[in-house]
Amino acid sequence: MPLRLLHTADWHLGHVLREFDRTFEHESLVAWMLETIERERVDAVLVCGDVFDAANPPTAAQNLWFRFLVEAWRRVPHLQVVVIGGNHDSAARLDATDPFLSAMERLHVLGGVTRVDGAPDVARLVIPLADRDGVVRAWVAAVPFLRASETGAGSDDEVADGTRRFYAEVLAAARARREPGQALLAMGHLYVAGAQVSALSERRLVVGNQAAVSHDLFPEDLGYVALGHLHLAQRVGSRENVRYSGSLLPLDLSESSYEHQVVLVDVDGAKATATPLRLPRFVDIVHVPADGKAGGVDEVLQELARLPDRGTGPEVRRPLLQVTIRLQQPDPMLRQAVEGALAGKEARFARLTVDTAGSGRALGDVEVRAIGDLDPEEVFRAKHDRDFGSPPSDDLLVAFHELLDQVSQEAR
Ligand SMILES: [Mn+2]
Repeated sequence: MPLRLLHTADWHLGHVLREFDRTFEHESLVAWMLETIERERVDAVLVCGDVFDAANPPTAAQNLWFRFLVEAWRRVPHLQVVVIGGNHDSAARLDATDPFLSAMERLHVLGGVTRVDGAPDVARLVIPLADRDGVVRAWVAAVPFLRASETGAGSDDEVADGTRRFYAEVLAAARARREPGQALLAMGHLYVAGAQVSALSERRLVVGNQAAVSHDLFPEDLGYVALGHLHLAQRVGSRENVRYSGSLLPLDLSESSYEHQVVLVDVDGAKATATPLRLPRFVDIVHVPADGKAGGVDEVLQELARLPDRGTGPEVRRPLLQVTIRLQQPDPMLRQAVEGALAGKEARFARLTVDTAGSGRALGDVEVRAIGDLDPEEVFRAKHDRDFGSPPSDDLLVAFHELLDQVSQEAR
């Protein structure tokens, strides 16, 4: 009997976009996920890391996660769930519920790599997957996000080599248990080279201890490789069965064009076939102007006036709005004008971006806007522009975000 898997990743429960809580979207998506698991007769769910948005998620997010696990376990009597920790997750927090989940069986939550007598417990990361008759059809090497304690520290090349060694060891352990006719699968939360990194919000991920590893890390005889970490769903290196499922929902206003999905994977013998399934979007992201580029003030205000009037639905369903305006000179009344145009409209005003023409502008030009509209990158760009007359390079921006991540981790 073939085995059907559902591959998903990067749920980021507890995420807040600007000041807007995403609980309504996450609850709707989890409900959709449960219905889909039942309807599509899924045998195993693979959740590839970043379950939570932060190491210390709000209790509502943790509650939703436990409800998902219990409800999945309750609804589909033979369903298995395999979860690996991501870089946003606290490995210890995910692993804290081990005694309960082990007692419930079929639920495998691998927050991080644990050790036995000082050596990584590789056997724990090798999970058998059975069909509805209880016959084992596949083995999955489920590798959580690797930290320096597993990969070793050092240059990007050294970290990549350490990552490669670790995966090889877990895959070897899975191979040793696999019998003829069974498939060999892998799960990982990492940046695999050959993947397309699109928005800057994603480039920020690829810093620190997250060196890119080539996709040949996964031998060609693997039936399927389920990846998490990048938010844009995609195949890697043109390989049909090495995929990022992408995030559950847009985690940044710049990700509004992503086609969010889960991947259904049908395993037959050693081979597998992947079929993406589009996720519904429960809250829209609207850009004004619609093409996301900067528009003149009058044009933008007219477009805002054409937005639909506010309906009777709850606020949490209203679209999130990004407004991008091109200015020739500072306009201290700009925000008020935009807010005025939005009065009574069906939108939640998430962000105002102002694009001032040319170099040599003063930092003071930025300060005419509310502090909440500024993000550190914008201020950094403005300062670079003022001091050097040009925007910072991608490398410099990545380095900037690496420092910013460090500072904000320390501030938590
Ligand atoms: Mn991640």
